[in-house]
Amino acid sequence: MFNILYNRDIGINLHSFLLPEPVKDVGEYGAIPTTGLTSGHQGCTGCGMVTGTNQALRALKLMGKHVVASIGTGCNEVITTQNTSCWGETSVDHNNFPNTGATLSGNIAALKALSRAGAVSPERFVNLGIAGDGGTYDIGLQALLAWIARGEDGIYICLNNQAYMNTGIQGSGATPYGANTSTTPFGKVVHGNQRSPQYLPDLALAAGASYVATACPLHHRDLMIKVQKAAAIEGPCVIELYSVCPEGWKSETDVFHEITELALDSRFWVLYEGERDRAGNNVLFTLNYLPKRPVSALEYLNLQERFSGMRQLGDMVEHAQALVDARWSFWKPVLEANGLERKEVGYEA
Ligand SMILES: Cc1ncc(C[n+]2csc(CCOP(=O)(O)OP(=O)(O)O)c2C)c(N)n1
Ligand code: SF4
Ligand SMILES: [Mg+2]
Repeated sequence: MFNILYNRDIGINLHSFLLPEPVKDVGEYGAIPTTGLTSGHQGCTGCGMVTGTNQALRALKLMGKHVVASIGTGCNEVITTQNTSCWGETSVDHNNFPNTGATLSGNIAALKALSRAGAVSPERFVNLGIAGDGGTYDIGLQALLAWIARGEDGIYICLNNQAYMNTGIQGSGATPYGANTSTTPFGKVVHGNQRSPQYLPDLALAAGASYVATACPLHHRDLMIKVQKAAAIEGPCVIELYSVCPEGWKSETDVFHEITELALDSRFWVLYEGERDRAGNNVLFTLNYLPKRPVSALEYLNLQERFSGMRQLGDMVEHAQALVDARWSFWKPVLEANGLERKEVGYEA
C-alpha cells in the first residue's frame, strides 16, 4: 500500500519534510495569554479530554488561526456547551454523532465560497473536527474515511477515552482487551472485552491521510507541535489524543499523570507520527517517546478498576502483554539503529 520509512531520531520533532520550515516550538511564543477553551466546562474531575482539547485549541490560536470547529456528540461536546459555551470566539457547529467527517467537508465548502466572494482569506482559517472514539472508530468511521479520501485540508482530532463514556461506558472499537464496560461486562464465562482494539492512525493512513499522530496532554509540547504541524500540512491530518477518563476507567481522579506515564512506559500508548510522501508512495514514521523504565502490562492495569477482573487471570494479562509487544515490534528497526536492546519489558541503551 505504501513503503515504510523510519526517522532514525527518536523524540519530539519540530520538523516535517512536508513543510518548508520547522514549526515553532510552543515555548518560543512566550507568555502570551491565549487560552484554548474558556472557563465553565462540566467535565468530571481528572478528565483528560478537557486538557487535551484546551491544548489543541491553544496551539492553533497561537499560530494566529481562526478555528472553525465541528464537534461530534460525546462528552467533549456536552461538557463544553451545555451550561455555557467554552469555545470563545471559535466558530463551532455541533454535528450529529456519525458525521464529523462530513461537516468538515461542509465547512471547507463554505470557506471556499466565502473566499471566492472575497469575504475571508483562507490561510487565516483552520478546519477542525473533534470527536470521541465511539464517534470515530464506529459510527463516524464512514464519514471520516470519506473525508480523508476527498483529500481536503483540515485536522481531525479523536479524543480517545476507549469507550462511549457519555452514554454509560459502552465498548467501542478502541476499547482495550479485557476492559469491563457495560456492553463487555466481566462475567464468569466471558471476561470483559474479548476483541483487541483497532488503531486510528492505521485506518487513517490506509485511507490516504497526509499526516497522522498520537499524543497525550501530559506531553503538552509534543501535542501542540503536532497540532500545529497538522494545521500547516496540506490535506487531511488525523491526531489521536489519549484521554484519561476516571469515570469510565474506574480510576482515582488524581492519577491523571501517573496513568499516562504508565501507559507510555508500558507502551500501551505509543507516541508517534507518520507523514505521507505522495510522490514516492512512502510514509515516514517517527517515534516520539522512548519508555523511561520497563513497565509490565500488569502494572499499567493496576490503577484502573475496569481491569480488576482480568488482573486475576494470568493468561489474559499475558495476552494483553503480547498485544503490546506485537505492536511495539513495528519500531524494531529504529531501536536497532539507535543501539537499543530489548530487555524483558522496555528498552535500554
Ligand atoms: C445517532 C446517534 N446515536 C446515539 C447517540 C447517543 N450518543 C450520544 S454521545 C454517545 C457516546 C459517545 O461516545 P464517544 O464518541 O466515545 O465519546 P465520549 O462520550 O466517550 O467522549 C452516544 C451513543 C446519538 N447522539 N446519536
Ligand atoms: S465521563 Fe470521562 S470523558 Fe466524560 S467528562 Fe467524565 S472523565 Fe471526562
Ligand atoms: Mg469515548
